[in-house]
Amino acid sequence: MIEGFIPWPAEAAERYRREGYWEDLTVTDVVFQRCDAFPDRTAVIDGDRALSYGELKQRVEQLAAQFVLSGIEPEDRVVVQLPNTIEFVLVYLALVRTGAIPVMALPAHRQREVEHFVSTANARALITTDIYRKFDFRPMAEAVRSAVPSLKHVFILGEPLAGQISLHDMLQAELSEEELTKCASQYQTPPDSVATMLLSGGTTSLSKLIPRTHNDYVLNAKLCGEVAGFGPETVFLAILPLGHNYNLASPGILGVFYYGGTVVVSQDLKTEAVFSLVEKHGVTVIAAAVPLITRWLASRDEIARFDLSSLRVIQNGGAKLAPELRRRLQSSLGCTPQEIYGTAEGLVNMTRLDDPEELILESSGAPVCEADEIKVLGEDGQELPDGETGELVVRGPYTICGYFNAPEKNETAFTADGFYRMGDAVRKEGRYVYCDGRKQDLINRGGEKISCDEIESIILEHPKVELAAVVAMPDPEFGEKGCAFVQLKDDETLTLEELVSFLKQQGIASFKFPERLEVQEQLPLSPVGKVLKKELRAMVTEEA
Ligand code: DBH
Repeated sequence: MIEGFIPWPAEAAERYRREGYWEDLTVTDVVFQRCDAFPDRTAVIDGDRALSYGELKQRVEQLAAQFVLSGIEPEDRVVVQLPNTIEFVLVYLALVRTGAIPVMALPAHRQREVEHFVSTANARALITTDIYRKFDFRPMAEAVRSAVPSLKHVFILGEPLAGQISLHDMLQAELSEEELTKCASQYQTPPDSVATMLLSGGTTSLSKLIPRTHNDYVLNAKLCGEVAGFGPETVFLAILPLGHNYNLASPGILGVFYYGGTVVVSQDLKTEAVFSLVEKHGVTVIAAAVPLITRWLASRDEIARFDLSSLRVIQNGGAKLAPELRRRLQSSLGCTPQEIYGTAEGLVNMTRLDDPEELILESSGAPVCEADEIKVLGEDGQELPDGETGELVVRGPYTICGYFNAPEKNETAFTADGFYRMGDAVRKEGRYVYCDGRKQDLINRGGEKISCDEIESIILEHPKVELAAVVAMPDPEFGEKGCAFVQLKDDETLTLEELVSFLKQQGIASFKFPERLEVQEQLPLSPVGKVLKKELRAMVTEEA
Protein backbone atom coordinates (compact mmCIF):
# COMPACT_ATOMS: atom_id res chain seq x y z
CA MET A 1 0.00 0.00 0.00
CA ILE A 2 1.53 3.36 -0.92
CA GLU A 3 2.34 5.72 1.87
CA GLY A 4 -0.11 8.60 2.16
CA PHE A 5 -3.11 6.50 1.10
CA ILE A 6 -5.84 5.98 3.70
CA PRO A 7 -7.72 2.70 3.19
CA TRP A 8 -11.24 1.93 4.41
CA PRO A 9 -11.49 0.70 7.99
CA ALA A 10 -11.09 -3.10 8.06
CA GLU A 11 -14.72 -3.72 9.06
CA ALA A 12 -16.07 -1.63 6.22
CA ALA A 13 -13.76 -3.34 3.72
CA GLU A 14 -14.84 -6.74 4.99
CA ARG A 15 -18.50 -5.79 4.62
CA TYR A 16 -18.10 -4.36 1.09
CA ARG A 17 -16.43 -7.60 0.01
CA ARG A 18 -18.93 -9.85 1.75
CA GLU A 19 -21.88 -7.99 0.26
CA GLY A 20 -20.36 -8.15 -3.21
CA TYR A 21 -19.69 -4.46 -3.79
CA TRP A 22 -15.99 -5.13 -4.09
CA GLU A 23 -15.33 -7.97 -6.49
CA ASP A 24 -11.54 -8.00 -6.28
CA LEU A 25 -11.18 -7.29 -9.97
CA THR A 26 -8.93 -4.56 -11.35
CA VAL A 27 -10.04 -1.88 -13.79
CA THR A 28 -8.20 -3.64 -16.60
CA ASP A 29 -9.51 -7.07 -15.54
CA VAL A 30 -13.06 -5.95 -16.27
CA VAL A 31 -12.16 -4.13 -19.49
CA PHE A 32 -10.20 -7.16 -20.72
CA GLN A 33 -13.09 -9.47 -19.88
CA ARG A 34 -15.21 -7.47 -22.33
CA CYS A 35 -12.37 -7.50 -24.87
CA ASP A 36 -12.22 -11.29 -24.68
CA ALA A 37 -16.00 -11.68 -24.80
CA PHE A 38 -16.65 -9.38 -27.78
CA PRO A 39 -13.37 -8.90 -29.67
CA ASP A 40 -15.08 -7.68 -32.85
CA ARG A 41 -17.23 -4.98 -31.34
CA THR A 42 -16.10 -1.38 -31.67
CA ALA A 43 -14.66 -0.06 -28.42
CA VAL A 44 -13.40 3.43 -29.32
CA ILE A 45 -13.83 5.82 -32.23
CA ASP A 46 -11.70 8.94 -32.67
CA GLY A 47 -12.17 10.75 -36.00
CA ASP A 48 -11.27 8.31 -38.77
CA ARG A 49 -9.69 5.87 -36.37
CA ALA A 50 -11.39 3.09 -34.47
CA LEU A 51 -10.38 0.17 -32.27
CA SER A 52 -12.30 -3.03 -31.76
CA TYR A 53 -12.35 -4.52 -28.26
CA GLY A 54 -9.86 -7.14 -29.44
CA GLU A 55 -7.50 -4.47 -30.74
CA LEU A 56 -7.97 -2.40 -27.61
CA LYS A 57 -6.65 -5.22 -25.45
CA GLN A 58 -3.71 -5.90 -27.76
CA ARG A 59 -2.72 -2.25 -27.90
CA VAL A 60 -3.04 -1.79 -24.15
CA GLU A 61 -0.90 -4.89 -23.52
CA GLN A 62 1.76 -3.64 -25.93
CA LEU A 63 1.85 -0.15 -24.45
CA ALA A 64 1.87 -1.45 -20.86
CA ALA A 65 4.99 -3.46 -21.69
CA GLN A 66 6.58 -0.38 -23.27
CA PHE A 67 5.99 1.58 -20.08
CA VAL A 68 7.72 -1.11 -18.05
CA LEU A 69 10.64 -1.18 -20.49
CA SER A 70 10.91 2.63 -20.11
CA GLY A 71 11.39 2.21 -16.38
CA ILE A 72 7.86 2.78 -15.08
CA GLU A 73 7.22 0.60 -12.04
CA PRO A 74 4.15 -0.44 -10.06
CA GLU A 75 2.97 2.36 -7.70
CA ASP A 76 4.85 5.01 -9.70
CA ARG A 77 2.68 8.06 -10.09
CA VAL A 78 2.42 9.30 -13.66
CA VAL A 79 0.74 12.62 -14.35
CA VAL A 80 -1.36 12.30 -17.51
CA GLN A 81 -2.37 15.43 -19.39
CA LEU A 82 -3.78 14.44 -22.76
CA PRO A 83 -6.61 15.62 -24.98
CA ASN A 84 -9.58 13.34 -25.77
CA THR A 85 -8.01 10.84 -28.17
CA ILE A 86 -7.62 7.11 -28.60
CA GLU A 87 -4.15 7.56 -27.11
CA PHE A 88 -5.70 8.89 -23.91
CA VAL A 89 -7.64 5.64 -23.55
CA LEU A 90 -4.60 3.48 -24.33
CA VAL A 91 -2.25 5.38 -22.01
CA TYR A 92 -4.74 5.34 -19.16
CA LEU A 93 -5.48 1.62 -19.37
CA ALA A 94 -1.83 0.68 -20.02
CA LEU A 95 -0.62 2.49 -16.90
CA VAL A 96 -3.37 0.98 -14.78
CA ARG A 97 -2.55 -2.44 -16.20
CA THR A 98 1.04 -2.27 -14.90
CA GLY A 99 0.10 -1.02 -11.46
CA ALA A 100 1.46 2.47 -12.10
CA ILE A 101 -0.95 5.19 -10.98
CA PRO A 102 -2.16 7.75 -13.51
CA VAL A 103 -2.80 11.18 -11.98
CA MET A 104 -5.44 12.84 -14.13
CA ALA A 105 -4.54 16.42 -15.07
CA LEU A 106 -6.50 18.37 -17.69
CA PRO A 107 -5.22 19.92 -20.93
CA ALA A 108 -6.29 23.31 -19.53
CA HIS A 109 -3.76 23.10 -16.69
CA ARG A 110 -0.56 25.11 -16.90
CA GLN A 111 2.84 24.99 -15.29
CA ARG A 112 1.97 26.08 -11.77
CA GLU A 113 -0.76 23.47 -11.56
CA VAL A 114 1.11 20.61 -13.25
CA GLU A 115 4.10 21.28 -11.02
CA HIS A 116 1.82 21.07 -8.00
CA PHE A 117 0.39 17.71 -9.17
CA VAL A 118 3.82 16.28 -9.94
CA SER A 119 5.30 17.35 -6.63
CA THR A 120 2.30 16.38 -4.48
CA ALA A 121 2.08 12.98 -6.14
CA ASN A 122 5.86 12.64 -6.10
CA ALA A 123 5.43 11.58 -9.71
CA ARG A 124 8.08 9.71 -11.68
CA ALA A 125 6.70 10.62 -15.11
CA LEU A 126 4.58 13.14 -16.98
CA ILE A 127 2.70 12.28 -20.16
CA THR A 128 1.51 15.22 -22.18
CA THR A 129 1.17 16.42 -25.72
CA ASP A 130 3.21 18.63 -28.06
CA ILE A 131 0.90 21.46 -29.04
CA TYR A 132 -2.78 21.62 -28.17
CA ARG A 133 -5.06 24.64 -28.51
CA LYS A 134 -2.05 26.79 -29.41
CA PHE A 135 -0.10 25.93 -26.27
CA ASP A 136 3.25 24.12 -26.41
CA PHE A 137 3.38 21.68 -23.48
CA ARG A 138 6.93 20.47 -24.17
CA PRO A 139 8.89 23.38 -22.62
CA MET A 140 6.39 23.43 -19.77
CA ALA A 141 7.16 19.76 -19.11
CA GLU A 142 10.89 20.56 -19.02
CA ALA A 143 10.34 23.43 -16.61
CA VAL A 144 8.40 21.07 -14.33
CA ARG A 145 11.17 18.48 -14.63
CA SER A 146 13.80 21.02 -13.54
CA ALA A 147 11.65 22.10 -10.61
CA VAL A 148 10.65 18.67 -9.26
CA PRO A 149 13.46 16.14 -8.74
CA SER A 150 11.16 13.07 -8.65
CA LEU A 151 10.17 13.67 -12.28
CA LYS A 152 12.42 11.49 -14.42
CA HIS A 153 10.52 10.80 -17.65
CA VAL A 154 8.53 13.01 -19.98
CA PHE A 155 6.44 11.27 -22.66
CA ILE A 156 5.03 13.32 -25.51
CA LEU A 157 2.09 12.62 -27.80
CA GLY A 158 3.35 14.18 -31.05
CA GLU A 159 6.85 15.49 -31.70
CA PRO A 160 9.04 15.33 -28.58
CA LEU A 161 11.95 17.64 -27.76
CA ALA A 162 15.39 16.17 -27.17
CA GLY A 163 15.35 14.15 -23.95
CA GLN A 164 11.62 13.48 -24.18
CA ILE A 165 10.13 10.14 -25.17
CA SER A 166 7.86 9.70 -28.19
CA LEU A 167 4.58 8.00 -27.33
CA HIS A 168 4.07 7.42 -31.03
CA ASP A 169 7.21 5.27 -31.19
CA MET A 170 6.08 3.31 -28.17
CA LEU A 171 2.68 2.74 -29.76
CA GLN A 172 4.31 1.46 -32.95
CA ALA A 173 6.42 -1.16 -31.21
CA GLU A 174 5.35 -4.82 -31.50
CA LEU A 175 6.69 -7.13 -28.82
CA SER A 176 6.36 -10.90 -29.08
CA GLU A 177 4.01 -12.86 -26.82
CA GLU A 178 7.03 -14.07 -24.94
CA GLU A 179 8.29 -10.54 -24.31
CA LEU A 180 4.82 -9.40 -23.28
CA THR A 181 4.55 -12.24 -20.78
CA LYS A 182 7.92 -11.35 -19.35
CA CYS A 183 6.90 -7.72 -18.81
CA ALA A 184 3.54 -8.79 -17.39
CA SER A 185 5.34 -10.75 -14.68
CA GLN A 186 6.37 -7.38 -13.24
CA TYR A 187 2.85 -5.93 -13.01
CA GLN A 188 1.44 -5.55 -9.51
CA THR A 189 -2.21 -4.68 -9.22
CA PRO A 190 -3.84 -5.78 -5.98
CA PRO A 191 -7.53 -4.85 -6.35
CA ASP A 192 -7.53 -2.85 -3.13
CA SER A 193 -4.54 -0.77 -4.21
CA VAL A 194 -4.77 2.69 -5.78
CA ALA A 195 -5.67 2.51 -9.49
CA THR A 196 -5.97 6.20 -10.29
CA MET A 197 -5.59 9.60 -8.70
CA LEU A 198 -8.15 12.25 -9.55
CA LEU A 199 -7.96 15.95 -8.74
CA SER A 200 -10.29 17.61 -6.28
CA GLY A 201 -12.34 20.50 -7.57
CA GLY A 202 -10.05 23.03 -5.93
CA THR A 203 -12.24 23.66 -2.92
CA THR A 204 -9.43 25.11 -0.84
CA SER A 205 -6.62 26.60 -2.86
CA LEU A 206 -4.70 24.04 -4.94
CA SER A 207 -6.30 20.70 -5.87
CA LYS A 208 -5.83 17.73 -3.61
CA LEU A 209 -5.14 14.24 -4.98
CA ILE A 210 -7.96 11.72 -4.72
CA PRO A 211 -6.77 8.10 -4.59
CA ARG A 212 -9.30 5.67 -6.12
CA THR A 213 -8.74 1.93 -5.76
CA HIS A 214 -9.51 -0.71 -8.38
CA ASN A 215 -12.31 -2.16 -6.26
CA ASP A 216 -14.02 1.16 -5.68
CA TYR A 217 -13.52 2.55 -9.17
CA VAL A 218 -14.83 -0.58 -10.86
CA LEU A 219 -17.92 -0.37 -8.65
CA ASN A 220 -18.31 3.33 -9.47
CA ALA A 221 -18.21 2.67 -13.22
CA LYS A 222 -20.42 -0.41 -13.02
CA LEU A 223 -23.21 1.21 -11.00
CA CYS A 224 -23.19 4.52 -12.90
CA GLY A 225 -23.25 2.60 -16.18
CA GLU A 226 -26.16 0.51 -14.96
CA VAL A 227 -28.19 3.57 -13.92
CA ALA A 228 -27.35 5.18 -17.28
CA GLY A 229 -28.88 2.13 -18.99
CA PHE A 230 -25.62 1.23 -20.73
CA GLY A 231 -25.37 -1.96 -22.75
CA PRO A 232 -23.65 -3.35 -25.85
CA GLU A 233 -25.76 -1.08 -28.09
CA THR A 234 -24.68 2.10 -26.25
CA VAL A 235 -22.78 4.66 -28.32
CA PHE A 236 -21.44 7.23 -25.88
CA LEU A 237 -20.09 10.60 -27.00
CA ALA A 238 -17.30 11.96 -24.77
CA ILE A 239 -16.49 15.59 -25.53
CA LEU A 240 -15.67 16.89 -22.06
CA PRO A 241 -12.17 16.20 -20.70
CA LEU A 242 -11.70 12.46 -20.14
CA GLY A 243 -9.50 13.14 -17.13
CA HIS A 244 -12.54 14.29 -15.16
CA ASN A 245 -14.21 11.63 -13.06
CA TYR A 246 -17.47 12.48 -14.83
CA ASN A 247 -16.28 11.38 -18.28
CA LEU A 248 -13.82 8.78 -17.02
CA ALA A 249 -16.06 6.65 -14.82
CA SER A 250 -19.33 8.34 -13.84
CA PRO A 251 -20.40 6.59 -16.02
CA GLY A 252 -17.96 7.82 -18.67
CA ILE A 253 -15.75 5.61 -20.75
CA LEU A 254 -15.16 2.98 -18.07
CA GLY A 255 -18.92 2.69 -17.59
CA VAL A 256 -19.29 2.08 -21.33
CA PHE A 257 -16.48 -0.49 -21.43
CA TYR A 258 -18.03 -2.30 -18.47
CA TYR A 259 -21.11 -3.02 -20.59
CA GLY A 260 -19.35 -3.56 -23.93
CA GLY A 261 -20.61 -0.40 -25.65
CA THR A 262 -18.82 2.03 -27.96
CA VAL A 263 -17.13 5.29 -26.98
CA VAL A 264 -16.77 8.15 -29.47
CA VAL A 265 -14.12 10.59 -28.26
CA SER A 266 -13.81 14.12 -29.57
CA GLN A 267 -12.24 17.40 -28.59
CA ASP A 268 -14.49 19.59 -30.71
CA LEU A 269 -17.18 21.33 -28.68
CA LYS A 270 -18.73 23.20 -31.60
CA THR A 271 -22.41 22.41 -31.90
CA GLU A 272 -22.17 21.34 -35.52
CA ALA A 273 -19.22 19.04 -34.81
CA VAL A 274 -21.03 17.41 -31.90
CA PHE A 275 -24.22 16.68 -33.79
CA SER A 276 -22.51 15.53 -36.95
CA LEU A 277 -20.84 12.88 -34.77
CA VAL A 278 -24.22 11.95 -33.33
CA GLU A 279 -25.56 11.42 -36.84
CA LYS A 280 -22.47 9.69 -38.20
CA HIS A 281 -22.04 7.16 -35.40
CA GLY A 282 -25.62 6.79 -34.17
CA VAL A 283 -24.73 8.21 -30.76
CA THR A 284 -27.26 7.20 -28.08
CA VAL A 285 -26.01 9.28 -25.15
CA ILE A 286 -23.91 12.43 -24.68
CA ALA A 287 -22.21 13.43 -21.43
CA ALA A 288 -22.75 17.18 -21.36
CA ALA A 289 -22.71 20.14 -18.99
CA VAL A 290 -24.70 23.32 -18.51
CA PRO A 291 -22.87 25.64 -20.98
CA LEU A 292 -23.10 23.10 -23.80
CA ILE A 293 -26.75 22.33 -23.20
CA THR A 294 -27.62 26.02 -23.01
CA ARG A 295 -25.94 26.56 -26.36
CA TRP A 296 -27.64 23.55 -27.97
CA LEU A 297 -31.06 24.68 -26.85
CA ALA A 298 -30.37 28.13 -28.27
CA SER A 299 -29.41 26.69 -31.65
CA ARG A 300 -32.15 24.16 -32.23
CA ASP A 301 -32.46 25.07 -35.92
CA GLU A 302 -28.83 24.29 -36.52
CA ILE A 303 -29.23 20.97 -34.74
CA ALA A 304 -32.47 20.09 -36.52
CA ARG A 305 -30.51 19.58 -39.78
CA PHE A 306 -28.96 16.44 -38.33
CA ASP A 307 -30.52 13.03 -37.92
CA LEU A 308 -30.78 12.66 -34.16
CA SER A 309 -33.02 9.62 -34.13
CA SER A 310 -30.42 7.51 -32.29
CA LEU A 311 -30.06 9.97 -29.40
CA ARG A 312 -31.88 8.86 -26.23
CA VAL A 313 -30.24 10.54 -23.26
CA ILE A 314 -28.37 13.75 -22.54
CA GLN A 315 -26.48 13.59 -19.28
CA ASN A 316 -25.71 16.73 -17.32
CA GLY A 317 -22.88 16.82 -14.79
CA GLY A 318 -20.77 19.37 -12.98
CA ALA A 319 -23.50 21.83 -12.04
CA LYS A 320 -27.25 21.63 -11.72
CA LEU A 321 -29.29 22.02 -14.91
CA ALA A 322 -32.36 24.21 -14.43
CA PRO A 323 -35.65 22.24 -14.58
CA GLU A 324 -36.87 24.39 -17.48
CA LEU A 325 -33.80 23.44 -19.54
CA ARG A 326 -34.33 19.78 -18.72
CA ARG A 327 -37.89 20.12 -19.97
CA ARG A 328 -36.62 21.65 -23.21
CA LEU A 329 -34.25 18.74 -23.76
CA GLN A 330 -37.34 16.55 -23.71
CA SER A 331 -39.50 18.75 -25.91
CA SER A 332 -37.01 20.05 -28.49
CA LEU A 333 -34.47 17.26 -28.72
CA GLY A 334 -36.73 14.39 -27.73
CA CYS A 335 -34.18 13.18 -25.18
CA THR A 336 -34.39 12.10 -21.59
CA PRO A 337 -32.31 14.44 -19.44
CA GLN A 338 -30.22 12.62 -16.86
CA GLU A 339 -28.87 14.66 -13.98
CA ILE A 340 -25.56 13.44 -12.52
CA TYR A 341 -24.49 15.07 -9.29
CA GLY A 342 -21.23 13.50 -8.32
CA THR A 343 -17.81 14.16 -6.99
CA ALA A 344 -14.37 12.83 -7.81
CA GLU A 345 -14.07 11.92 -4.10
CA GLY A 346 -16.74 9.28 -4.61
CA LEU A 347 -20.51 9.59 -4.24
CA VAL A 348 -22.46 9.87 -7.48
CA ASN A 349 -26.17 10.68 -7.51
CA MET A 350 -28.16 10.17 -10.69
CA THR A 351 -31.75 10.49 -11.74
CA ARG A 352 -33.13 7.19 -13.05
CA LEU A 353 -34.28 7.17 -16.68
CA ASP A 354 -37.70 5.84 -15.63
CA ASP A 355 -38.13 8.17 -12.65
CA PRO A 356 -41.37 10.15 -12.39
CA GLU A 357 -41.27 13.49 -14.21
CA GLU A 358 -40.88 15.51 -11.01
CA LEU A 359 -37.65 13.73 -10.05
CA ILE A 360 -36.22 13.84 -13.57
CA LEU A 361 -36.85 17.56 -13.86
CA GLU A 362 -36.24 18.83 -10.34
CA SER A 363 -33.92 16.54 -8.42
CA SER A 364 -30.17 15.98 -8.45
CA GLY A 365 -30.75 12.23 -8.35
CA ALA A 366 -30.22 9.53 -5.76
CA PRO A 367 -26.99 7.68 -4.87
CA VAL A 368 -26.11 4.94 -7.36
CA CYS A 369 -25.32 2.43 -4.58
CA GLU A 370 -27.60 1.15 -1.80
CA ALA A 371 -24.56 1.04 0.47
CA ASP A 372 -23.97 4.79 0.10
CA GLU A 373 -24.82 6.26 3.49
CA ILE A 374 -25.91 9.87 3.05
CA LYS A 375 -26.89 12.44 5.66
CA VAL A 376 -27.69 16.13 5.65
CA LEU A 377 -26.07 17.97 8.56
CA GLY A 378 -27.03 21.29 10.14
CA GLU A 379 -24.59 23.98 11.29
CA ASP A 380 -24.25 22.14 14.61
CA GLY A 381 -23.22 18.90 12.90
CA GLN A 382 -26.49 17.15 13.78
CA GLU A 383 -28.42 15.26 11.15
CA LEU A 384 -31.39 17.19 9.75
CA PRO A 385 -34.75 15.69 8.82
CA ASP A 386 -35.79 15.37 5.16
CA GLY A 387 -36.70 18.67 3.54
CA GLU A 388 -34.30 20.81 5.52
CA THR A 389 -31.23 22.27 3.88
CA GLY A 390 -27.76 21.54 5.20
CA GLU A 391 -24.48 19.98 4.19
CA LEU A 392 -24.47 16.61 2.41
CA VAL A 393 -22.03 14.07 3.87
CA VAL A 394 -21.38 10.53 2.66
CA ARG A 395 -19.67 7.27 3.50
CA GLY A 396 -19.65 4.23 1.25
CA PRO A 397 -17.89 1.61 -0.85
CA TYR A 398 -16.55 4.05 -3.46
CA THR A 399 -16.09 7.24 -1.42
CA ILE A 400 -12.54 7.91 -0.25
CA CYS A 401 -11.52 7.92 3.41
CA GLY A 402 -8.82 10.54 2.89
CA TYR A 403 -6.97 12.64 0.32
CA PHE A 404 -3.51 11.45 -0.64
CA ASN A 405 -0.82 12.75 1.67
CA ALA A 406 -2.93 15.54 3.12
CA PRO A 407 -3.40 14.96 6.87
CA GLU A 408 -4.39 18.55 7.61
CA LYS A 409 -6.99 18.71 4.87
CA ASN A 410 -8.34 15.33 5.99
CA GLU A 411 -9.02 16.75 9.45
CA THR A 412 -11.61 19.13 8.03
CA ALA A 413 -12.81 17.27 4.94
CA PHE A 414 -14.32 14.38 6.92
CA THR A 415 -16.56 14.14 9.97
CA ALA A 416 -15.34 12.40 13.11
CA ASP A 417 -17.22 9.25 12.04
CA GLY A 418 -15.58 9.20 8.62
CA PHE A 419 -18.21 10.81 6.39
CA TYR A 420 -16.84 12.90 3.52
CA ARG A 421 -18.21 16.44 3.43
CA MET A 422 -19.51 17.19 -0.06
CA GLY A 423 -19.41 20.93 0.61
CA ASP A 424 -22.74 21.63 -1.08
CA ALA A 425 -25.95 22.81 0.52
CA VAL A 426 -28.64 20.25 -0.26
CA ARG A 427 -31.90 18.91 1.03
CA LYS A 428 -33.02 15.35 0.81
CA GLU A 429 -36.36 13.63 0.23
CA GLY A 430 -35.82 9.94 0.94
CA ARG A 431 -32.84 8.90 -1.18
CA TYR A 432 -33.19 11.83 -3.61
CA VAL A 433 -31.12 14.95 -3.11
CA TYR A 434 -31.85 18.48 -4.25
CA CYS A 435 -28.97 20.92 -4.63
CA ASP A 436 -29.67 24.32 -3.16
CA GLY A 437 -26.34 26.03 -3.43
CA ARG A 438 -22.85 26.20 -2.20
CA LYS A 439 -21.29 25.94 1.22
CA GLN A 440 -17.73 26.37 0.05
CA ASP A 441 -16.03 29.40 -1.37
CA LEU A 442 -15.84 28.40 -5.02
CA ILE A 443 -17.05 29.35 -8.46
CA ASN A 444 -18.81 26.70 -10.53
CA ARG A 445 -18.04 27.80 -14.08
CA GLY A 446 -20.19 25.46 -16.12
CA GLY A 447 -19.07 22.48 -14.04
CA GLU A 448 -15.44 23.49 -13.61
CA LYS A 449 -14.94 24.27 -9.92
CA ILE A 450 -12.61 27.20 -9.24
CA SER A 451 -11.26 27.86 -5.77
CA CYS A 452 -11.64 31.56 -4.92
CA ASP A 453 -8.86 31.23 -2.39
CA GLU A 454 -6.41 29.94 -4.99
CA ILE A 455 -7.07 32.84 -7.38
CA GLU A 456 -7.09 35.45 -4.62
CA SER A 457 -3.70 34.38 -3.38
CA ILE A 458 -2.27 34.69 -6.88
CA ILE A 459 -3.88 38.10 -7.48
CA LEU A 460 -2.36 39.24 -4.19
CA GLU A 461 1.06 38.54 -5.70
CA HIS A 462 0.42 41.35 -8.21
CA PRO A 463 2.62 44.28 -7.22
CA LYS A 464 -0.22 46.81 -7.53
CA VAL A 465 -2.74 44.89 -5.43
CA GLU A 466 -3.37 45.58 -1.76
CA LEU A 467 -6.39 43.34 -1.15
CA ALA A 468 -8.36 40.95 -3.37
CA ALA A 469 -11.58 38.97 -3.26
CA VAL A 470 -12.92 36.71 -5.99
CA VAL A 471 -16.62 35.91 -6.05
CA ALA A 472 -19.07 34.13 -8.33
CA MET A 473 -21.19 36.28 -10.61
CA PRO A 474 -24.23 34.89 -12.42
CA ASP A 475 -23.79 34.07 -16.11
CA PRO A 476 -26.55 32.99 -18.48
CA GLU A 477 -24.42 30.39 -20.27
CA PHE A 478 -21.96 29.12 -17.68
CA GLY A 479 -24.15 29.57 -14.61
CA GLU A 480 -21.33 31.37 -12.86
CA LYS A 481 -18.13 33.17 -13.75
CA GLY A 482 -15.48 34.78 -11.57
CA CYS A 483 -15.46 38.47 -10.69
CA ALA A 484 -12.38 39.91 -8.98
CA PHE A 485 -12.74 42.80 -6.53
CA VAL A 486 -9.46 44.48 -5.73
CA GLN A 487 -8.21 47.28 -3.59
CA LEU A 488 -5.06 48.81 -5.09
CA LYS A 489 -1.96 50.29 -3.53
CA ASP A 490 -1.79 54.10 -3.46
CA ASP A 491 -2.11 55.83 -6.82
CA GLU A 492 -2.16 52.62 -8.82
CA THR A 493 -4.52 51.61 -11.61
CA LEU A 494 -5.32 48.15 -12.93
CA THR A 495 -7.32 46.86 -15.92
CA LEU A 496 -8.83 43.43 -16.45
CA GLU A 497 -6.39 42.90 -19.35
CA GLU A 498 -3.41 43.63 -17.13
CA LEU A 499 -4.72 41.31 -14.45
CA VAL A 500 -5.38 38.49 -16.92
CA SER A 501 -1.96 38.81 -18.51
CA PHE A 502 -0.42 38.63 -15.04
CA LEU A 503 -2.38 35.46 -14.24
CA LYS A 504 -1.34 33.94 -17.54
CA GLN A 505 2.32 34.53 -16.62
CA GLN A 506 1.74 32.72 -13.34
CA GLY A 507 0.97 29.56 -15.30
CA ILE A 508 -2.60 28.79 -14.32
CA ALA A 509 -5.45 27.42 -16.40
CA SER A 510 -7.34 30.11 -18.29
CA PHE A 511 -10.75 28.85 -17.15
CA LYS A 512 -9.80 30.23 -13.74
CA PHE A 513 -9.23 33.80 -14.93
CA PRO A 514 -11.77 36.30 -13.52
CA GLU A 515 -13.93 37.68 -16.31
CA ARG A 516 -14.72 40.94 -14.64
CA LEU A 517 -12.68 43.30 -12.48
CA GLU A 518 -14.05 45.80 -9.98
CA VAL A 519 -11.52 48.18 -8.49
CA GLN A 520 -12.71 49.55 -5.16
CA GLU A 521 -11.30 52.26 -2.95
CA GLN A 522 -11.91 50.02 0.04
CA LEU A 523 -13.23 46.46 0.14
CA PRO A 524 -15.99 45.93 2.74
CA LEU A 525 -14.50 44.28 5.81
CA SER A 526 -15.95 42.54 8.84
CA PRO A 527 -14.92 43.74 12.31
CA VAL A 528 -12.19 41.07 12.32
CA GLY A 529 -10.89 42.20 8.94
CA LYS A 530 -12.36 39.49 6.71
CA VAL A 531 -13.59 40.65 3.31
CA LEU A 532 -17.39 40.58 3.30
CA LYS A 533 -17.86 38.46 0.22
CA LYS A 534 -21.61 38.23 0.71
CA GLU A 535 -21.87 41.96 -0.02
CA LEU A 536 -19.67 41.68 -3.08
CA ARG A 537 -21.67 38.73 -4.37
CA ALA A 538 -24.90 40.67 -3.83
CA MET A 539 -23.42 43.60 -5.74
CA VAL A 540 -22.51 41.61 -8.88
CA THR A 541 -25.72 39.62 -8.71
CA GLU A 542 -27.83 42.75 -8.59
CA GLU A 543 -26.03 44.30 -11.56
CA ALA A 544 -26.41 41.13 -13.61
O1 DBH B 1 -18.52 17.80 -10.98
C1 DBH B 1 -18.03 16.69 -10.77
O2 DBH B 1 -16.96 16.54 -10.19
C2 DBH B 1 -18.80 15.49 -11.24
C3 DBH B 1 -19.95 15.62 -11.95
C4 DBH B 1 -20.65 14.52 -12.37
C5 DBH B 1 -18.34 14.23 -10.93
O3 DBH B 1 -17.18 14.06 -10.23
C6 DBH B 1 -19.05 13.12 -11.34
C7 DBH B 1 -20.21 13.27 -12.06
O4 DBH B 1 -18.59 11.93 -10.99
